[in-house]
Amino acid sequence: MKIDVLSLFPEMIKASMSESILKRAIDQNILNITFHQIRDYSEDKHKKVDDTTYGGGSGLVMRADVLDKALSTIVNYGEPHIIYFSPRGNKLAQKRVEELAKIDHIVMICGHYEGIDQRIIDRYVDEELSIGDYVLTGGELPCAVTIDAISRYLDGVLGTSASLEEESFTDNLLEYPHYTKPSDYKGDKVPDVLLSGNHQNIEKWRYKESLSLTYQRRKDLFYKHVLDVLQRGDKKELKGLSEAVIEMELEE
Ligand code: 4HQ
Repeated sequence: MKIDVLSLFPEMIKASMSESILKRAIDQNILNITFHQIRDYSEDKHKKVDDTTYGGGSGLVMRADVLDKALSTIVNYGEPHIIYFSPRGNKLAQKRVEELAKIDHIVMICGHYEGIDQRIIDRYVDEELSIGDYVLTGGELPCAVTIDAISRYLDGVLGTSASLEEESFTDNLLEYPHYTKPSDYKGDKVPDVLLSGNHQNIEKWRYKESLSLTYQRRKDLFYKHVLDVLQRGDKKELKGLSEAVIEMELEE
């Protein structure tokens, strides 16, 4: 996958991929990221990229002509999917991450100050994305978050596909608790069932834990999961769900 990133602070994003899994994906050429310093496209003698907003008010807006220069150069090389990070966008969730991972070429625009001139959004941007309902100083962290989430779906990035299949959100459930050595930590023991070696019981326990946690913390996901199971209509799955719900502690 090829990603072009437009930013005034590319080092912020680079830092997030200079280690661990993302670094390996880049070294192995699974992920090819090019950073474009927006300031380099300013023709102003002071390399200005922003200006005051028409209509008045405080805050600066990133200029359309500067961004156009940067974008028209990149877009020349094909038909990339262009993303702009903004709290106005659709909130990024796992389903969209999975879809984005299938796109060959993405351009990500990171704004600063009050954002970018609307005419750039109208002319170039295919998708506005938000990573949550809070206000950041720039689009660099949303960009880093999005690339990180996407990378996990690229072939060869994660060790096994099992880790992707098992994970939460795909089936609308939160993850069950995980434990590792030591089995006795300051008197706090790992649940017996996990040491039993009985895989059927372990699977049931984990499902019940996932269900209870989801019920307690995320009713919205819990009902989605129940609806999914009902719609699939798989007898074994339905039995598993009803047994787990009966054994669950449903106190409010
Ligand atoms: N921004 N999710 C960039 C955000 C944001 C978010 C605020 C984006 C400032 C210029 N982006 N502008 N939340 O808070 O994506």
